[in-house]
Amino acid sequence: MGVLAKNANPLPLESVMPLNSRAILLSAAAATLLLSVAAQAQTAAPAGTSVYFINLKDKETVTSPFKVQFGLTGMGVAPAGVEKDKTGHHHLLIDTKLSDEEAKAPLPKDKQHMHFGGGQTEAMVTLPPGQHTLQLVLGDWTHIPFSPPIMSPVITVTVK
Ligand SMILES: [Cu+2]
Repeated sequence: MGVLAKNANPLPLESVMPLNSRAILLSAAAATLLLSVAAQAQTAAPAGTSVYFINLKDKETVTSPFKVQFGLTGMGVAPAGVEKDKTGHHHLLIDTKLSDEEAKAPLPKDKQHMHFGGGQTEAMVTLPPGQHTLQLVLGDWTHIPFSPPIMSPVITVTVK
């Protein structure tokens, strides 16, 4: 009976583990939590969605500035900053591609990554003469691509 009582009452944590070790364990737990929060920052792509160029075909020749119309099926368009289920806003990638790492983070804002955070579904684009690649990428309300990314095929246009 005396042995059973001893097993039922294990030593309190404080007496078996120094305080420092417990602090380290707590920090590790907090770091793991932060990592999992970061991994969850990407919004899952609803099934059956796609983005596409409505008015441009691959290998098309255009005169700058030219209009680009953004098509989206399976989701709606909402301005950046508005958190609404099954919505996003368009981004136009010019002469660049997203690496796997870039596809998990907020899209950069520069000449090669145009944001349409107002919820625009078309734009006039000015490019110098020559060949250029274009690709649409849908971003969530915080400019992060969905998982998996919702991207159009890459098209090449020739500006006269
Ligand atoms: Cu954006």
